[in-house]
Amino acid sequence: MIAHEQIQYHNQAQAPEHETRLQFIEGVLERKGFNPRQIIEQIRAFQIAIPSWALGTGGTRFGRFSIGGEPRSLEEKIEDVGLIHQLNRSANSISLHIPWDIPKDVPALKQLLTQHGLTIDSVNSNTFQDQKDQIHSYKYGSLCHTENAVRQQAIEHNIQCVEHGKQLDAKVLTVWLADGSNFPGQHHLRKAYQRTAESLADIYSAMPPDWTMLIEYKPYEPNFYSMIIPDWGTSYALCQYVGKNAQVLVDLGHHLPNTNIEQIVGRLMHFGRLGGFHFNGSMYGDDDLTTGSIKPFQLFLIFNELVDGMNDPAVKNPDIAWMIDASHNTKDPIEDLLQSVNGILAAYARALLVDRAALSQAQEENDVVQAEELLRDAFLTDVRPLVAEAMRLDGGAIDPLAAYRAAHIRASLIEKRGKFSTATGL
Ligand code: AOS
Ligand code: ZN
Ligand code: ZN
Repeated sequence: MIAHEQIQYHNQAQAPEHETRLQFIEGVLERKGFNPRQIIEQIRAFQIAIPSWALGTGGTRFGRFSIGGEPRSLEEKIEDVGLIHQLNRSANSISLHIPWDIPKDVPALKQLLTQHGLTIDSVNSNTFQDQKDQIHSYKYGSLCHTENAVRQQAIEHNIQCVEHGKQLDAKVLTVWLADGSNFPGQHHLRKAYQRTAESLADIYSAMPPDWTMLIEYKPYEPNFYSMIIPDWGTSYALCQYVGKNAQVLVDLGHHLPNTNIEQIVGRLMHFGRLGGFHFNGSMYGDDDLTTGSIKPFQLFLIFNELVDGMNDPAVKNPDIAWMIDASHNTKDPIEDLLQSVNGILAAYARALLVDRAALSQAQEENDVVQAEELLRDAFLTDVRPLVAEAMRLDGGAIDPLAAYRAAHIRASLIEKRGKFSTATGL
């Protein structure tokens, strides 16, 4: 989608300024006792999945404004993720959504994935909409429904998702349920939970033993009185009920304002049940804004907890599946995704710069100010040259967004796919 030479040409122009800034931060870090090259290697290894549904413009119930050139098929979605990965070398997988992304020509898809250096991150089920030709409606819920026939249909759909995923070597099923109630009295709260737990257990028992089920929670929307899985505690209880390969998925936007998300992350890692992450930014709720655009310090604190947990041999948490889950109502989706990946990597890099031994000592000695200052010092470090260097070393662009713009890629996508092409999604 973009010639390797174009990226190199772009990098040549950026190189002198980049080198100057990189040398400066490397010197600062070395004087503090860090190994900057090791940090760059850690950034290089951090890969973030792109969801297939984030490649088109998102909408609200009030409208949707297409940007043009949106991918019209799974193949074109893979091409877009391939382009993002080519630019930043940090997005080597794509998450699928069934039924929007049912694979048709499997060998050709596999070849396309390999060609772009991509794998499938997860398969996401959809029981929040009725599809045409569907026998039973999910208007009153899916896995929680009072009628067995509806529950069975939803269970079957999830098992189908696993079957599609198996064809493309995926190993993760993500379940997000819109199930809930809009009015007091609508649900028998305990029975609705029980039915959900049993349905999830049925899906789980049909999964291959090397698959993981990620259970996502959300406090409100689309139901506004009660959600079946409103919080991490419910997700955790469901994971324990269904089996050891079930893990909690934290979506940053799925918390009420001012929730201490970093503490939730710490708790789940302590229990060894944090399996997945959906990155986005939010002001009010599930706003699906660019990651780090509103509360960068909170994002850093979350990464601080993640890095601490990942480095602690006492923490027995599985590998975490990282994904962006955002909607792009206003921006070019590809530009937003490039911004998001940079924001995530910057937060990760800053968390790697926390002096953990000093922080631990300050905490043990109840030196509140010193503990806070250690975090602030890492947070206020300009890590952008480290992120850029990680991308450059892997053949990506020093500034992926600028490279994308300079190559006029949106214009060529519009020319190829049309001004009114619309990607499947919300
Ligand atoms: C919904 O709010 C959740 O964030 C889901 O993870 C996801 O956005 C949905 O499955 C995409 O359709
Ligand atoms: Zn999500
Ligand atoms: Zn969401």
